[in-house]
Amino acid sequence: MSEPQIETQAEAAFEGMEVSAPRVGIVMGSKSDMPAMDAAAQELKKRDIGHEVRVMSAHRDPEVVADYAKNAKMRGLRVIIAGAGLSAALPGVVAAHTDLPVIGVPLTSKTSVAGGLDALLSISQMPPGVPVACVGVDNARNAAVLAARILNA
Ligand code: RP5
Repeated sequence: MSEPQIETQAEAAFEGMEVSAPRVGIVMGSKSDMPAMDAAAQELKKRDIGHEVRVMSAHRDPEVVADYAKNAKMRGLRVIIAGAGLSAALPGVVAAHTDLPVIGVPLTSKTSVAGGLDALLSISQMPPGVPVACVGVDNARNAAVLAARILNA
């Protein structure tokens, strides 16, 4: 049996069930991103939207990121918020492995160029067909507000 069939069966089995699985995944490239990305978690908490938080780097843990993104939909996630600084590949790599909506948060870090312009361009300049929604630099709260609108929550 091919993998897409298994995924379809799993989705059908869970449809309509009351599950407390998180609907939003918040991922970030480094622990150092946590203070900025916490604003997204706080906003989702305030709105009572189930979420999970993970640290994983597109460059340092590429297999972990690919596995997370590939399994996200089957696990019940509906939106992924991905924050990263510097070359900020994480949101784009996540979007390459899932068709869930991905919201990228460009972050500043100690060695940012031009106040986070490096991450802003890395996240927003995705190739046609692989979209990442991009909020403002360090504006993780807006990513959560957008996630809530996508979820109609
Ligand atoms: C990026 O590099 C991370 O998202 C972070 O913003 C930046 C610096 O990471 P650390 O050196 O603090 O781990 O990949």
